[in-house]
Amino acid sequence: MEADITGKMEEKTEIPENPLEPYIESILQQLEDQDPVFLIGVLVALAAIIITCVFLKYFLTSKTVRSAVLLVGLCDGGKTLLFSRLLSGKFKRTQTSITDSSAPYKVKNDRGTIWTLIDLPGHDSLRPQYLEKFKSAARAIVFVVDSAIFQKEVRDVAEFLYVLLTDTVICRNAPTLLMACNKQDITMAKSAKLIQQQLEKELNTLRVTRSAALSSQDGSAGASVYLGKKGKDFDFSQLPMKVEFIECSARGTKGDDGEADIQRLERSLAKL
Ligand SMILES: Nc1nc2c(ncn2[C@@H]2O[C@H](COP(=O)(O)OP(=O)(O)OP(=O)(O)O)[C@@H](O)[C@H]2O)c(=O)[nH]1
Ligand SMILES: [Mg+2]
Repeated sequence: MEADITGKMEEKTEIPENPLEPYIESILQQLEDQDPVFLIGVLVALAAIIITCVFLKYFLTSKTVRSAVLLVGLCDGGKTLLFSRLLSGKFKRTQTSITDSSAPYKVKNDRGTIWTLIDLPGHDSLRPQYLEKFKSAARAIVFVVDSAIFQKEVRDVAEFLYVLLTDTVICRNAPTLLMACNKQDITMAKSAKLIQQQLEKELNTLRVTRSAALSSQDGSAGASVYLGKKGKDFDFSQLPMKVEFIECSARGTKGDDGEADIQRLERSLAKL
């Protein structure tokens, strides 16, 4: 019996070891012999590589895909004239747009980055479908307001803005929002500051009525994003995106042959 048992044990010791074991042991040994500062260095380097990979993945999948600058707003605000001025600097007679137009736009900075400028129709019956088509590609949204008749249009402007600012895709991507208070060449034009204040007031009211209407309909008040911060009066700084109010004039002060006054808008586009 003993002989049998010893015999079996001998057989067991003959089973070959894991071929990687000597290498692993030698690496562990080397690591043990190393200075702890060196080990920390290795760990920091590894962490840096991992963080870089995560950032690269984020930028490659999100930012580079979103390269559109959308011109949106109500009818007659001046989107198409602004589109022409930004692209060629030239004045153009326009008609109500019934479809989108797009063109590459080279921003005025040292890098000369190229975005796709897209002019969307402002008519209420066309607005939703074009917004749906381009919203996910937006890197920036230029919301064109007719400052000369703003008082009359404030409710409609706020309603359209409300749709944009509570949209799940837009809130997730948070494209820069440039509020272009256009037609500043007209004497009656309201200032960017006043337009901002009135829109904040109007959006505040709209937020209450809209969420009440939604919850009484089907209890789906949470279907779109809540505008601003709950329990606080709405202001633009509560939004997830960067917002700027800019005064401009696509026509300019010197008539149809003169230059536009859009330098501030161009500077903001250069910073995207
Ligand atoms: N005085 C003045 N008129 C402007 C200015 N910008 C645009 N306009 C005029 O406003 C009118 C409407 O301009 P469009 O560029 O066609 O407006 P839009 O926003 O594209 O309108 P839709 O295509 O209908 O959505 C045109 O007669 C323009 O010449 C401006 O800064 N000042
Ligand atoms: Mg147009």
